[in-house]
Amino acid sequence: MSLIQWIDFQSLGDHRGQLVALEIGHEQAVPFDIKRVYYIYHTAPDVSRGFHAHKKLKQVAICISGSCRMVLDDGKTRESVQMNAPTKGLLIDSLMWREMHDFSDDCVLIILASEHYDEKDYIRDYKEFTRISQNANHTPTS
Ligand code: T46
Repeated sequence: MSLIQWIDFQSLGDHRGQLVALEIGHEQAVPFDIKRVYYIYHTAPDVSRGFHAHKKLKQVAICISGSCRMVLDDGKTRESVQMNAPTKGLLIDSLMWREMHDFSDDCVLIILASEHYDEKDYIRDYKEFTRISQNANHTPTS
C-alpha cells in the first residue's frame, strides 16, 4: 500500500472564488480529533524541514498556497509527493519519517495535528526511527 494517503476536501467555490471548510465532529474528513493547528510559511530559499518522525502524533498537511515536496518514509519504503492543492490533505501517520523540500516562495503549509506539541514525541535520529518502527511492526511468535 502506498504511504501517500490523500483526503479530499470539498471546495465550496462560486463565481467569487474558492472556500474549503474543515468541520470538527459530525462527518469530519480528518480521521482524528484536531488538538492543534500550525502553519509553515516564508520558508527561506533552498531550505528543507522536518527530518523526524513522531511516536504518537498523526497529522494532516494541506498546502493552501504555492508548493513543496513531502517525503514520507515508514522505515521500509520512501515516497515523495508534490503538494500544491488546497483541496487535498496528506495524512501523515505516527511512526512516519517526514521531510519537506523545494518550498516555493509563496508556500503556506497548514498542519492539523492530533496532539498538543510535545518534544518528547519526536524521533529525530533516523537510525533510532528505523529501530522503533521495526519493533512496532514485529509480531512476536508464541
Ligand atoms: C512536523 C512537520 C510537518 C512549537 O513550539 N510548537 C509547535 O506546535 C510546533 C510544530 C513547533 N514548535 C517549535 C519547535 C521549534 O522551536 O517551533 C520550532 C520549529 O519547529 P520544527 O523545527 O519542529 O519544524 P519542522 O518544520 O521541522 O517540523 C514541523 C513539526 O514540528 C513536525 O511535527 O511534522 O512540521
